[in-house]
Amino acid sequence: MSTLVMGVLNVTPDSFSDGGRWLDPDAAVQHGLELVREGADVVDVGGESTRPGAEPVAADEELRRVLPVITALAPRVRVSIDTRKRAVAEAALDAGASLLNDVSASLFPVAAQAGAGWVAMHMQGDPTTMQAAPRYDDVVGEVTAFLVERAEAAAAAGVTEVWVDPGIGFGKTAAHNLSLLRRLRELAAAGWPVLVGASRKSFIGALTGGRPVDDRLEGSLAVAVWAAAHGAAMVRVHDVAATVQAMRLVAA
Ligand code: HH2
Repeated sequence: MSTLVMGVLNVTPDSFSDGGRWLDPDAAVQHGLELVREGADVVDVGGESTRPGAEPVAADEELRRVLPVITALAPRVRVSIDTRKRAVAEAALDAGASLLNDVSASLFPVAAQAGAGWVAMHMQGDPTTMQAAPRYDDVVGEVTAFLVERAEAAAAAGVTEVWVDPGIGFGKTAAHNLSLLRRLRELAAAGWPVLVGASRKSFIGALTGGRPVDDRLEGSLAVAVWAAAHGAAMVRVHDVAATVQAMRLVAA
C-alpha cells in the first residue's frame, strides 16, 4: 500500500515554514482544499507552533484559529488536530477531526473517549528549550522504547488506531535525526504504524549548504522517499502534490 500523505496546515503567525500564510480562516480553508486536490490523505490542522523557541499560545486563541478550519474541511477530507492541549483536542474532535496528532504523547484518553485515532510523537524537553542540548545514549533505542510504552498504554485505554512518530527535530541534533531515519525499520518493526515528519526541517538545510526553509523541496522529498522505503506508513509534509507523486512511485 502507498504511504499516506498528511498535509500540513498551520493556522499560526509563527510556524517555521508557513507561519502567517494561513492565519486568516478563509485562506486556511482554501489552502486545505488545495491540499485535498493535491491528494492529501489527511490534513493536519495546527494552531500553535512547536518550532524551537516558539511561544506557547492560550487554548482559547488556539481554538479560535483551528475550529472554523476544521469545521469547513472535515466533510471533505480526514482532518487531524495538531495540539498539546486537552481542551483543544476535545473541541477539535467534536468539530469533526478524527485523528489526534499529539506532540506531547499524553492525550490518548481524549482519543479513547472520542473514538479517534491518536499519534504519539517523541520529544525530548519542550519546544522552548528542546534544541539547547539534546542528549541520548542510544537515540533509536530510547525513542522506540518510549513510543512503544505510549502506544501500549493507549491501546490498553481503548484507542484502536495508534500511530508512532520519532519526532524529527524535537530535541534532536541533525545526527540524531539521521540515526532515527537510518534505523527507521527498527521502529517500524515494533509493530505500530509509523508517521515521519521531516518536511523542510532545519537538518535538511544544514545538510544542503544552508538552503533556506522555502528551498528544501528536493531534500524533503528525499527524506519522504527514504522513510517510505524504510517502513513509514504516513509522511507529514508541506509539499503535498510532489510527495504524493513520489509515494506512488515508491509503492510501485
Ligand atoms: N512536526 C511539526 C509539527 N507537528 N507532528 C508530528 N506528528 N510530527 C512532526 O514531525 C511534527 C508535528 C513541526 O513542523 P511545522 O508544523 O511545519 O511547524 P510549526 O511547529 O512551527 O508549526
